[in-house]
Amino acid sequence: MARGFFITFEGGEGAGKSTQVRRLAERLKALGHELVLTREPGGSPGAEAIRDIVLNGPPERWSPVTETLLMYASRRDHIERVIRPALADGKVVICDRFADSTRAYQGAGGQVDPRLIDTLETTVLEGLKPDLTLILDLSVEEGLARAMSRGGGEDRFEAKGAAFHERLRQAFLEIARNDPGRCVVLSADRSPEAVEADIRAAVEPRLERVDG
Ligand code: Z5A
Repeated sequence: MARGFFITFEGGEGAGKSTQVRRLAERLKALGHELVLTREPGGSPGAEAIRDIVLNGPPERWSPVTETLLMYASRRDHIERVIRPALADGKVVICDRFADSTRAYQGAGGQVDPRLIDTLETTVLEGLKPDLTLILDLSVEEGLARAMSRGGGEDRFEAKGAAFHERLRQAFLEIARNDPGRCVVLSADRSPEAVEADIRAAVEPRLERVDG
């Protein structure tokens, strides 16, 4: 069976994930890779419907445990309908956020019991793990300023306050320390071109190993 390659982007608000997902996609297409670009929450019609209800409304609309369950419901649909079929076809899947975001936002940010997240990860993901996770690290102040500068107002998570965002920044760094073979942390406090160069340097040799 063909084997694809699964890349995820993680980090706090406004770190530049969407910008870098687009840049990496252009680069990999130019190198001749077949790609699927996707995001979480969302990425399939059912998961996008869940995204609408989980991201909109007042900050306290859902408890952190309910958010965790909604994120995993959307993730299961996304995996079944988009991610696993694409990987089975040998494609490169680039996903803007994945399971590490649940550990950071709901686990560290929302203080959900890590045992619930462990159980969901085991039963819902059934061993699916990114081959490479790029964590864009940026100060909370700069990330929220960038997110605000895009316009469109705050969503439920952007409205949660600086202490929440600092907990999740630290959580992403801890995830990287605990899984150094999968995760690469990149300082996002630089020009988009400098961040992109580091992303290429992380991705391309790993893809060559898979292709070769
Ligand atoms: N969430 C969760 O709680 N649990 C989960 O399990 C999952 C997600 C999967 C999804 O929101 C929300 O869901 C998210 C976590 C939660 N929280 N929020 N809010 P989203 O998809 O709407 O947004 P996001 O993932 O948080 O990303 P973002 O805020 O849209 O930002 P970004 O993608 O990282 O950055 P960007 O759009 O590329 O750039 C932001 C601005 O900065 C933009 O104007 C760029 O032009 C600019 N930019 C980008 N790079 C640079 C550099 N290098 N320098 C200067 N300016 C830059």
